[in-house]
Amino acid sequence: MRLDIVTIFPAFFGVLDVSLLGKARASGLIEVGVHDLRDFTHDRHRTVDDTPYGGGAGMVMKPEPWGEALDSVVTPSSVLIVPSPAGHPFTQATARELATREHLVFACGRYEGIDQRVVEHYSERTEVRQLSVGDYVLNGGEVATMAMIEAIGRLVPGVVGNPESLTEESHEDGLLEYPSYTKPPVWRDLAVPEVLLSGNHGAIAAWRHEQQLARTRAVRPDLLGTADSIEER
Ligand code: 6GU
Repeated sequence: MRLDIVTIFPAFFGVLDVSLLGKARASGLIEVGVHDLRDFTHDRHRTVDDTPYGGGAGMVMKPEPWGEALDSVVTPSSVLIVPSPAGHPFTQATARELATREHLVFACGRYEGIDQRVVEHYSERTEVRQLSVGDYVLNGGEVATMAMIEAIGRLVPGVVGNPESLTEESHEDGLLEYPSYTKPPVWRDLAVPEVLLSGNHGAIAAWRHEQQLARTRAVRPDLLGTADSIEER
């Protein structure tokens, strides 16, 4: 898989060198290109933003640098991802789908966003997805992009060593994950639940499933009854 990121803050993506994704890059499973939007400007001040037509607060990112930057990386088989609080929700299902694609391009906007014609233009040339990572506002698309890359990257075959650890997680079956414990059996007067020490694999699986349902009901009742969780009830 190849990832290209266009941003005015390339330094944000230094962390892609470490941890699991750093290893995936070193081993060639994931290739990453980070591109500075200002390299695609032509004025002395390397201007990337301007005031909004129609008035209002904040600045809007100009279409011309975005056009030049994206022309240098987008092909007809790319998926162009535009992080935006106004986008479709990015979910585990989105991550699974995008993990099967060969080339993802992330266009990280700042300020009040990118001139909408950029999305319109590239929608004619490739698949464009405007995606939000949650119902809150970030200053720009960089941190949202990092979250998406981490969620997608770990689903690329070979990136996570033990593929079973991918299926037993929150959201993979539409429910929250069950609680986990390790040694010692008692810590600060708190004992590990008895059943986990029983060696009874059927009882352990049943207990874990009960915990998943109880947690989901308490914390995220909105997840119950969705397509992913429905067979679990
Ligand atoms: Cl993708 N971008 C920004 N700026 N804010 C967000 C977001 C994205 N998702 C949630 N909030």
